Amino acid sequence: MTTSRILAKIKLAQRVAIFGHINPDPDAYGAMFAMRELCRQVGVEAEIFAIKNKDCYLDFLFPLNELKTDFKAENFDLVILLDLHLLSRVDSLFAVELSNHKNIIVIDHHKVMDGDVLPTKSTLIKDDYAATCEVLTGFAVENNLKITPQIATYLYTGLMGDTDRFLHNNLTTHVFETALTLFKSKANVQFIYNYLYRYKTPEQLRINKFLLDNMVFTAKDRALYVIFGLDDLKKLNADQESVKVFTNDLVNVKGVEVSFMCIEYQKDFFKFSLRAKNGINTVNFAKKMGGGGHVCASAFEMKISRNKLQKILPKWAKEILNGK
Ligand SMILES: [Mn+2]
Repeated sequence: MTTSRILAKIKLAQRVAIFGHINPDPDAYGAMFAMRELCRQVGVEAEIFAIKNKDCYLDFLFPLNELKTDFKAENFDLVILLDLHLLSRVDSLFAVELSNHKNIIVIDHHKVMDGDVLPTKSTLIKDDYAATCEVLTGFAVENNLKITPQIATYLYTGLMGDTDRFLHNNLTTHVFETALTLFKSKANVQFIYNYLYRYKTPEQLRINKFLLDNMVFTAKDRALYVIFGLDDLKKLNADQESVKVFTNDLVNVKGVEVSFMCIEYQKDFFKFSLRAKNGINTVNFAKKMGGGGHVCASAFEMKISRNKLQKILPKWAKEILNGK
């Protein structure tokens, strides 16, 4: 669908319900809040339905206290799904009510795969774009909608989230053009960078210190692992989810080709996040252990004591490095 057809459909509605994917990231939140403001700009009522995770930096970037959770399909004549194109990606709390809805728009940048069953024919999917916020910027520009500084700030946050401030390999001329458009529309760029990249919480610093102090190199320094046991987490006053965000840091150590983030969830029950570079395959190993994922990023879980784990990790590392 063209962006003008999408807007025409929105203008026909009285009340719009906006959704993003489960565990919303900056792109999902940016798109949802920008879309809410754009709907209101054309005189259409709009609400965002989402379940937020625990308090974090996102609370400073978006007014998450305005999120709604009590969705009733009958109260809304249009649903807009952002940053996803499958109903299974929406929080299960909304699934039943959503499946009853007949009037849905999908705006997304994820590639539609064979076998994907889209919930509507009204879609605006640009899989060559880095972020849904990039799609929405185009939607606003092409329809001459006003990108206020607030909307620009929401959209720029999403663009930074999904490109990791121009770090990922999804960059195009259009990404930079979008950034320029949003910058000219007075996105509060320094404010965004403060919360996305500059500020560290004491908890994050404690976790990072522990990580640096407890890295174990093995397989002639080609592999690296860190174990966060329940007792460690308790001392750090941190939970497993806060530790997981450091997973990518391990494999980025120069010379390291495979890394293991080992986090204890229950006594002697660990979850493992594997990362690799230089084409090393982790997913074959993860599958063998009952997990899955991608070649360079995979995961599995198992019951094992910390002592046994420390003995077996060098063997796992060798196995993966030897391509088994
Ligand atoms: Mn996205």
